[in-house]
Amino acid sequence: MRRVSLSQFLIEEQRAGRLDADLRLLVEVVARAVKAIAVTISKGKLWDVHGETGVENVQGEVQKKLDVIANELLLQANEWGGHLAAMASEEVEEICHIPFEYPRGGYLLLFDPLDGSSNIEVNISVGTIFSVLRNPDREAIPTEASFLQPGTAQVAAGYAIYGPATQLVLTTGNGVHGFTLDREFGYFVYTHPFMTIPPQTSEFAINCSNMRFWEPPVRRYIEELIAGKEGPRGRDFNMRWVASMVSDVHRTLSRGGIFLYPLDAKNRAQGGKLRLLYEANPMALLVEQAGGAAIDGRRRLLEIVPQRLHQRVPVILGSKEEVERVRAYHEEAD
Ligand code: AFP
Ligand code: FBP
Repeated sequence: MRRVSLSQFLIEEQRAGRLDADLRLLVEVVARAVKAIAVTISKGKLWDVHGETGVENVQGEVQKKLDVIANELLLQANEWGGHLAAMASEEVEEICHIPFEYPRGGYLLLFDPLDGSSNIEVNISVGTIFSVLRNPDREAIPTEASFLQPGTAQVAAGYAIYGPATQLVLTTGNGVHGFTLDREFGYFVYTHPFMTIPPQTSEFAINCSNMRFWEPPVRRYIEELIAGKEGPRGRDFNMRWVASMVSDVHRTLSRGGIFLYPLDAKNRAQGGKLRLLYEANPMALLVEQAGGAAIDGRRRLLEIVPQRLHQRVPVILGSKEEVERVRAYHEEAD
């Protein structure tokens, strides 16, 4: 069968007028960095890339060596191409400017270089998440405020999952498309056109060890699922939790489901656990583009106007009917 590469896919999207040359280059460059990250992760102990650096990041978490390597690979790959005005990384406190020797473009790139990095040493899938915005003032050097745009303003979003296969899942606003890395040939092959999330599901993902900290609407929803056939839902539900958002969302995009990292008594002071700009917004755009829904419990995630670069937010996303039910339970409880 004839193969379509990521490059061909992007060129055809450009010809159809759905993305411009700079956005095409941007996605190609991110994909190139992702290939380098995939190789590095796969070497593990062989390349001495496991373990911690001993340094805390802006999130107050001790950085893993691979967090730092993945961050550097993305920054270095993207700084010289002339397509970006600036970058922001979950691992870096301030925004990252384009070095003066290189031209500045019109796009802003945001990323979580290595999501789920607590899974690395146990050889469980991790990922990279990215989001693309336009620099609101094309002529000006971006500031933190330039990045504080609601998720609806994203022009592209995606993630890479480093699992049994490395896959890149992407939206530029015309559906969700998945690509699988052919390692030997060294390029991404278009394998999953128009990924869609069925409106109903019997699978949920949440860290149940936090049950005692949840708010009543979330507790009610999960208790009803766990009650199965004998409960008000009248059927059984299955649970899956990888503790790597990319993996849990990838499963949800692949076969349906609902993923919850809700507000709870532990994360209330921070406003939630996951980061709005690097995790919630790109995943919300992908999920909506795939026919699903994404909320913080009460509001559509993509409509939240960010106040800070590293803002956290509760996340509930996946099959539309289930997400809507969770939203209704919150409304009833308010
Ligand atoms: P790390 O990247 O620090 O491992 O965190 C991953 C994550 O932010 C997200 O990918 C998971 O869904 C979530 O944490 C898992 O959180 P719990 O450890 O509380 O289950
Ligand atoms: P499969 O071979 O069908 O994937 O089953 C996997 C498995 O036997 C174990 O690897 C895993 O721990 C368990 O099933 C999961 O069971 P459950 O679906 O009940 O959570």
